[in-house]
Formats: sequence, C-alpha cells, structure tokens
Amino acid sequence: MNSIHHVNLPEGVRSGFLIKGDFLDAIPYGSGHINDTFLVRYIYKGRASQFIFQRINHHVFKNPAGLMDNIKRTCVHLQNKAIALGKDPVRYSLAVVPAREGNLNYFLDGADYWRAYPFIGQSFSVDVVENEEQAYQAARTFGKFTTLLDDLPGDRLEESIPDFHHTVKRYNRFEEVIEADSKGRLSSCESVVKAYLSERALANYVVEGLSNGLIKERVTHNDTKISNVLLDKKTGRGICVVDLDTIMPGSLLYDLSDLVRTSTGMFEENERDLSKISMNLSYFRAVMQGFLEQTVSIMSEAEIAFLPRVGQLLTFECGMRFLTDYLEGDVYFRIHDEDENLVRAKTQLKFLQIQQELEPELQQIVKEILKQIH
Ligand code: ADP
Ligand code: GN1
Ligand code: MG
Repeated sequence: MNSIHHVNLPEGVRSGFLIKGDFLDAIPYGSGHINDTFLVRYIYKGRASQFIFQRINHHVFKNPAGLMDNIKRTCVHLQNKAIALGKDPVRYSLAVVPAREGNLNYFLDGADYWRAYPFIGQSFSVDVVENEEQAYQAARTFGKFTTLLDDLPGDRLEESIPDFHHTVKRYNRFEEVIEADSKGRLSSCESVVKAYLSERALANYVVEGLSNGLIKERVTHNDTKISNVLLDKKTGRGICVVDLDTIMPGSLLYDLSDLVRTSTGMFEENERDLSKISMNLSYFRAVMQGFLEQTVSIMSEAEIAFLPRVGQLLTFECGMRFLTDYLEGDVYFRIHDEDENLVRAKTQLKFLQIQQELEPELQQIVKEILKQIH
C-alpha cells in the first residue's frame, strides 16, 4: 500500500544523481519487506519527471556496490537486446541513473547506499493477482527475462546474498533457531514449527540438482513475487521486471516457484483468516503457460519433472524464513504487527498443504501445457 505522506529525503540524496531539474517531492512507495522505496519527482522546464529512489538495506545486502554492478550489467544487457529486437529500451528494462560524482551506480550518504531508476510510466503492479491475464503476463515477462539473460557475458555474477535459496541451509538454520528459542516465542507456535520441520524432504531437490548438474545454474531473479513485475496500464501486457537486488546465479525453478507462490493464491501474505487461503487452478495454468512458453526450450528433464511440485519449494522456504524471523525476534522482514511473521508463516503453511492436496490436478495441467507447447 502506498502512503501519500511526503518524506524528507536527505539533501545529498536529492542532488546526488545525474537528474536534470529541481527536486519537487518524495513519497514512500511499494510494499517491500527489505529496502526503503520512494517515488520522487523533479521539475525541469516546467515539466515533472518521476524516479524510483531506494535506500538499499545494507544489513541484508552486505555488498551494495557489487549488487549494483550485477544490476547495471543485466540492465545494459537487456537494453542491448531491446535495441537489437527493435523494441523501446526504456520499457524493456530498468535503467540505473548514475550518481553525479565518481562514475558510480549508487550514491553513498554516510553508511547508506541509495540508487535511482527512471520511473516507467503508464505501468502498475499488483500484490494479489486479479485475473488470469495478469498471471499469464507476469509469468511470461519473468520467463522472458530468464531466457534473455541466458547469454549474459562476463564473469559469474556476485551472490548478493550467499546461499539465498539454499533451502537445506535455511532448514539447518531454522533448527538452530528453534533450539536457541532466544525470544521465548517457541511455545506460541509449536504446532506450526512441527509442521514445517516435517517438510524437510522438500529442501533437497533443487539444491542436489544444482550440485550434480542435472539442474543448470543460470542468471535468475530470485525474488519473483507478483509485485515485482510491471504491467502496462493500457494494454495489460507485461512490461519488465523490477526489484533486481537478488539477480544472481540460481535456478529458474526458484523463479517459477515464487511466481506460483505469489500469483496462484488469492490472499495477502499477512492474511489472518486461513479459510481465505486457496489456490486458483486457472491462475496456475496461466502462470505455467506464460513461463513455459518462454523457457521450456532451455529446460532439462530434471527441471521439467519438478514442475507439478515447483510452487511448494518457495512456499515452504519462504514460510520457514518468516517463522525463523519470528523466533529470532523479527530482525529481517519489515513487520507492521508484532505477530506478523508468524501470521505469514501460517498462510504459507496452509498454502503449501493446499498445493500438496492438489498435486494430481497440477500434474494434469502441466502435462496438458507441455503437450501443447513442447
Ligand atoms: P520494494 O523492495 O519496495 O518491493 P520495488 O523495487 O519492488 O521495491 O518497488 C516497489 C514497487 O514500485 C514495485 O512493486 C513497482 O510497482 C514499483 N516500481 C519499482 N520500480 C519502478 C520503476 N522503475 N517504474 C515504475 N514502477 C516501479
Ligand atoms: C522479501 O524485498 P521484497 O519484499 O521484494 C524477500 C524475499 C521474500 C519476500 C516475501 C531480499 O522480498 O526473498 O520472498 O520478501 N527478499 C529478500 O514477501 O530477502
Ligand atoms: Mg518489490
């Protein structure tokens, strides 16, 4: 949800980027749990221009300069692709606004790293999918992103968060945090903790596949929640993906998994009424269709075999991360209520169980789509 309250951006930040004109105003923007995001306006020759400014959470992203290097490289690659395809590069990818000094992709204000992107106009994103077309367009846009980055030149990207989707390590950490129970919260969530512990088997598939080569390491987005893709206000078509901090080496199954997690359920992550948690099979079909149309030609047998269960992986991992954070005293994800991380963990658990019950139906849908496009 976006607030209309103007905020005071530090003076250095306002003038820190190569932007023409005078600073007009800034408001908090988006619904992310990690960075601080602002919609910022400047006035030049009587016309307003808009930018997204972000203060990077450097407690989470320990090497912001390396992260910005990843982003810059991928944005330039995508823009070059757009030019080669005769498309408008401005709507094909985010672009990094350089700092006024030092030829940097970020502005350093004390210990805080700031970055700026031009705001892509006539666009919107959603927190909960509203119709099949949105699910299809979002998945298509993320799928295309994966294939466009398949030939990114240069060295392996920096891991902006090492072992970000190493679900086995996440599980081990979860066990340690349960054992420590440093905030005395375990007694308030024992049944949820037990339920997560019993899903251990889910953690292995992709981690093992990546290590034995059956699943290929690629450049992936790793945070493909539905609010991280821009759709066109007029046509509804996917424009481009945003929130690029976690672009790094990964598996395309992570990206598809988080898309299923966030676009086939009909609920907010912090929904308290668990009876509202459900899975929309038409949205699942639309997500699979959109993503696979773009990516099936580069997928391995091991990747394809996992498709009916793919959504379970990040639903489990993300839910376990929320629960870990609750037990640790809410040190990672932004919260608005004291028990929000526990509430989030409960929604994910319920959604995980729903996907497990629906596995035969999901299998059938995947089979039909593969038959049609393979
Ligand atoms: P957060 O970490 O807060 O999720 P995002 O980068 O996802 O940050 O930005 C928040 C929201 O702002 C996105 O969901 C999207 O709707 C919008 N957004 C982000 N970047 C742009 C952009 N360059 N142009 C237009 N809208 C954007
Ligand atoms: C965080 O920053 P945001 O809100 O897009 C998190 C994701 C989780 C997501 C859950 C760097 O994403 O991994 O899936 O919350 N990002 C990071 O909503 O940890
Ligand atoms: Mg986001």
